Amino acid sequence: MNRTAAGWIASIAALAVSASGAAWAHSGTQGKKAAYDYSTAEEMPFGKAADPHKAKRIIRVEMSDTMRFNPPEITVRRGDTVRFVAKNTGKLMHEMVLGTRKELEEHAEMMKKHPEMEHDEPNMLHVSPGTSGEMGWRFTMAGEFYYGCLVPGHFEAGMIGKVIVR
Ligand SMILES: [Cu+2]
Repeated sequence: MNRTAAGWIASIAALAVSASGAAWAHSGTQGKKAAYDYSTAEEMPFGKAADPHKAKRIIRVEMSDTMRFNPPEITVRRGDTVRFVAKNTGKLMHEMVLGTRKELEEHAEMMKKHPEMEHDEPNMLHVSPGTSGEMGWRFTMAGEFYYGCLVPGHFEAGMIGKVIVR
């Protein structure tokens, strides 16, 4: 491989990483999270991945083809580890991706340009119609964060919810 090709591939990889906000591996799992070593979870501006089975609080979120999350707003305490159980009651694929508003907006934009791009990280769930997915998250910072569906068009249609961390 010549230098130019290597540089090109490196820049594509860097683009993919910056688009998703972290360097976790991308794979095609649906609903169920791949085995993940939570001790290595990276601290993000909105908290960090945590073992859902160690969470004291379970929050159920419903996703439907009306392009809404139910509930649309969640309040947690700083330091809480939450187990999110996201159920897709629609006929379309939906996602629950945690992040800052800016990150979600950027990621949604990226998904619109590259709808074939597969992404899977500990802060996101891809949930097929009629199934549920779960993930654990520890909210280490106070503030307002969001969960959005980044299936192309869904975020723009209003598929976004808010997490208030007190
Ligand atoms: Cu959706």
